Amino acid sequence: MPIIESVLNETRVFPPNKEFSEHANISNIAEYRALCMQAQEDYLGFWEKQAREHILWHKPFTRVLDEANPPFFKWFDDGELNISFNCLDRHLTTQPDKTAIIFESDDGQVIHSTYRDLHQRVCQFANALKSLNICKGNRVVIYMPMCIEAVVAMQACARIGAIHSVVFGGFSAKSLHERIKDAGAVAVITADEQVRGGRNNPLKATVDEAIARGGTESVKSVIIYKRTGANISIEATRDVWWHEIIQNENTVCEPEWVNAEHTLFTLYTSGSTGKPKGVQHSSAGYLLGTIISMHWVFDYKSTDIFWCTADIGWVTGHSYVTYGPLAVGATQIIFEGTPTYPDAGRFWEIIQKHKVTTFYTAPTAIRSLIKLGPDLPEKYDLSSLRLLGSVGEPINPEAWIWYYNKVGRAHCPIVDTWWQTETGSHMIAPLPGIVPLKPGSCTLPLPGIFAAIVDETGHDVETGEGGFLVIKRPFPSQVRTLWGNPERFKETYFPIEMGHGRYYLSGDSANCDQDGYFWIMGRIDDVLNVSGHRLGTMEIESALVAHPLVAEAAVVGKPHEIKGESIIAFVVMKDQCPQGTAAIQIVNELRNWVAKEIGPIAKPDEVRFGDNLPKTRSGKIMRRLLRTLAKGEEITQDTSTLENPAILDQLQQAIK
Ligand code: 6R9
Repeated sequence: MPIIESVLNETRVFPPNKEFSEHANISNIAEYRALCMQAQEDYLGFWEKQAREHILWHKPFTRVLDEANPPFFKWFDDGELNISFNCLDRHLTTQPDKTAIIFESDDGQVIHSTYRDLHQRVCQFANALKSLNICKGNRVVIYMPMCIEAVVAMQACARIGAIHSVVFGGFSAKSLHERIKDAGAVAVITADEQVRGGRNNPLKATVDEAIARGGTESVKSVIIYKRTGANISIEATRDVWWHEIIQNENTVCEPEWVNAEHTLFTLYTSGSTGKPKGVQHSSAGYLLGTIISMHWVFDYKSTDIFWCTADIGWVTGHSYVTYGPLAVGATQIIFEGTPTYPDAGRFWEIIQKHKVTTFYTAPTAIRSLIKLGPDLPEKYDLSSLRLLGSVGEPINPEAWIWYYNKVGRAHCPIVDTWWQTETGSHMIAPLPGIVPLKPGSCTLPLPGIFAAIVDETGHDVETGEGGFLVIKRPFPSQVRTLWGNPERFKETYFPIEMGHGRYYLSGDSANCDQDGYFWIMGRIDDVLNVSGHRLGTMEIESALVAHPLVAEAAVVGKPHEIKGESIIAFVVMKDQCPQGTAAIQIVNELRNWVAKEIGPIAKPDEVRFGDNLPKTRSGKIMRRLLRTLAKGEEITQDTSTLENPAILDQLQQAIK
């Protein structure tokens, strides 16, 4: 099967499914257009209505948008609310006994938690946080496996107004350390171990290692959720057990009412420089984005069993596990394990077992499951499914078609949702049952989202011409700033040449066809998308050059069948270029080194050695040449500005 084909040659169109549109929340294209028109004509009125309708306000707002200091926009900023109240308390009178979370562990055990139970757990844990002197505005790092407690931890922070910063459980001690330090966290919430794919991985030991790296004096408590009962070391003055600190706490906790603009969380993501950015989100605007997308894009119904497979360590797990589904009162699945354990039918088995209606996953997972068992879905009863979703990277049309036919049995619409950590919630996505689908296109912007494609001067490009994907008007769920770095926020997302510094620059390139459909082409900066995870090439390069034997390194991406992109590292050693078995040994060492520095997801797939890197006379590394070399293609580009053309031959050679 040709996996990465040019989406621009894609001409198939899948008309809306009548059966679906009859019951859809937005039931026809005219309604969609009317919403878009409302937003166009009365932008503030449009958002005001949404915010009043979907959010429970403790104190209603009187101002919709404050644009006095662009790009530091504020939404609904004299209103007060609490996010956990909006996700839990609001359901206590209407549906306390409805299951909020169905948790399935790696080895297949199932735990149900109702809205009443979840509320009590959150209150109790929130009280425990308060007893540890954690209060509004404090930062709390969460480094946990997928479990009910992880959601409880996030919701409890929101309840007391503490700012959570979740770090993906697959990140290394070094990455965790950087994030704890940058956030100035007062506490870290973790588990003894994480269980995935039949393997136990230490989490607490990694937290110990991260804190021991120093500069983390702000951390006063480490809270440990006992998952496996593994032997771990306990620092008596700092470490406490989750089950012990909640023991005597009340299961009622008055929410801390916060301003609409109060920071709900920060989440670190890769950018084009070495240091991850602490993307900072608001309370009300962010919540609103997650709620309306649950209704519009996921067409949420109270009978749904919703399953977003993303880890809470990524934004998708924030918006479509912890916040969106709970705010609308859904029943959702949280799965601890991996798609391939005990076998590649695990996802299909879970869908069958829990009668999942709405399934949201990433193209990388779909591609790996195609490879492992193209016909496996047929062995399961997937008739409960009514809607499929995709997120994280462009989905190639062939994977789309397989997903549509084999998983969705040709009757479930696929919502290909384009958005980012920085946008907080869906931006471009089809309204299911309404918008005709084109495999590989995320289709049309949501009402109120003014997405456009512009050139480097910020002017609209001609239809069909590629360019920078921007959003021209501020929207409620957008990033507010970068933690501790407002200057970098401005430069990165609101460069002056883009609409006088008012367009949000996404960092993606895209194309828009004659029907107004968006086709995402990839990143314009040095960011790789590996298995739907954003990794900066600079991050990996800094990790490589931190190795005592490495003098210089350049990292590029290369299209990969399953992962979307694979990581190719070009390395110059301080000593001579290694050869033969020595080279293989060093490659292994470097790969493990990067895994330790950043996390296993950042391991280079290939390493190539050279005496130098291709550079211009002014010393700039010519990355486009490296990309061509990585793909194994002939160099046809102009190399006249290259200082050292001989180096190219040497770099052809890959050591896997
Ligand atoms: C939600 C999330 C964001 C980057 C984004 C883009 C890529 C995400 C996509 C997509 C094509 C889609 N991306 N969804 N590309 N089609 N449906 O993934 O956030 O981790 O911040 O990554 O992912 O390149 O800029 P995040």
